[in-house]
Amino acid sequence: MTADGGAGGNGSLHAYWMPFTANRQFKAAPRLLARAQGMHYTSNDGRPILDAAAGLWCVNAGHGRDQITQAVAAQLARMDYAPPFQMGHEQAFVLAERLAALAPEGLDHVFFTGSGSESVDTALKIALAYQRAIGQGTRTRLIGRERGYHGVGFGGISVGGMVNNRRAFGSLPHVDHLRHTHDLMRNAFSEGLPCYGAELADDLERLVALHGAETIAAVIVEPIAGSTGVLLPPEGYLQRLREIATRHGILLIFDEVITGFGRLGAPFAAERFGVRPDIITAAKGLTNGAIPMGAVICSDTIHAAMMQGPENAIELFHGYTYSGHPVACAAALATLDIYRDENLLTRADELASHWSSRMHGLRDAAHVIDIRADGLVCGIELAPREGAIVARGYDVFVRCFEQGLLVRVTGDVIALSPPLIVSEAQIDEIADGLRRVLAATP
Ligand code: PXG
Ligand code: PLP
Repeated sequence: MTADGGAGGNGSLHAYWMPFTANRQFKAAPRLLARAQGMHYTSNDGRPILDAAAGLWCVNAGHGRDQITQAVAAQLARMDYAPPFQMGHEQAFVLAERLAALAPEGLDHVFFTGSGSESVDTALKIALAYQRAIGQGTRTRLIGRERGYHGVGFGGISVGGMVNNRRAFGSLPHVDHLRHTHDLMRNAFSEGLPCYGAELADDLERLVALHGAETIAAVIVEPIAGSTGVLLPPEGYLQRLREIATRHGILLIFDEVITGFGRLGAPFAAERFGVRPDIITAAKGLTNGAIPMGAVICSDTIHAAMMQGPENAIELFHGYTYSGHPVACAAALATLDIYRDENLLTRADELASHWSSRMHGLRDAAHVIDIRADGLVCGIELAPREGAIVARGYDVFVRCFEQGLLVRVTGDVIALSPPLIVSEAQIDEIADGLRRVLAATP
């Protein structure tokens, strides 16, 4: 601790090792948030900041929702914690039923986790266990996709396709990757889903031919790749991937940590795109970001195959101290009530045409080389600065923050995903603010 007890002064920034942050750069010029309400944060120096990122893709109902605050406070007072192994509490069962009802037909079994990363590692383990349970124990290979983001657990970084997340740590054995679907040459500035690239799903056929279907347990993709910079699936791509996976006995996992809970105008992207995966991973919007929680929603087929053997046998040797945490369940149930009562899970669909036209209206703004919009999400790709990849993106992020606009930047792509309560006027504010910042950024 510093001489001032860590209470203030520069020394007080030292102890916190910040995640996914250039720590020394940040601490030299920190950006600190103090409060949040509705569509806005307030910075430590008292400036309002319009939240065009839903925090980090999670605050779908907007900030400071009383209903969630009350539910969390009441649950903390009633029962702060309950062990989740060989016992339960009512809210976890109720929440699982609610999620099963929201998920596509036939995905009716919910395993709770504490985050998206835990959801992904859980889903991969369930896929392996399922294959073994049905006598397909040689299926140990997991397939991801280039540029995919599946969190930071060892499973997630292995199937993930963003090399910086893996470079220093290595990977599980027995993984491979489909090619990504990003194709500026053919698809730049497409409105709606890109027309070209459905054939990239045939990469799964190629990996089957290379490794043998009998070695492949599952393929995991984000329906829309978020973290890498908002890549939309080419028209027909997800359908084709589903068809190939089914034909070869490979499970299809949709990582819906970002796309779940209304981001694309439906409860899940599976519904938006009309493709039913075998497993959905979720987190973020599940509790409106208020309390950490994730969920893995599994098909009846997978669940039934696992519920075998003697009745006193534990079917899945997996679980977290905080699986189905009562306070997280209370936050999630209050969040789902808000989504239902305010029709937020379909609001992105109602706003999509305004959103898309304002976003695509930025095509002539400075540096812009592509715009990709769907539901209430958008990626705006910038030409990298000569010899300094990612520098322009970071610069735009800092300038936006200084101008009172929170955006997410990944490399040279600006990613926008406002809370689903955003107004049309606020969408205009986001577009106009970005245009100004882009013009001022070298
Ligand atoms: N899968 C997907 C598809 C995600 O987007 C995770 C898993 C991991 O969730 P947790 O809760 O463990 O973080 C995510 C998380 C970004 C960014 O830069 C995106 C995420 C996390 C951190 C940064 O856009 N998404
Ligand atoms: N939206 C959310 C978030 C829900 O939780 C539910 C049901 O639990 C629904 C919609 C469906 O609502 P209703 O049963 O009133 O049709």
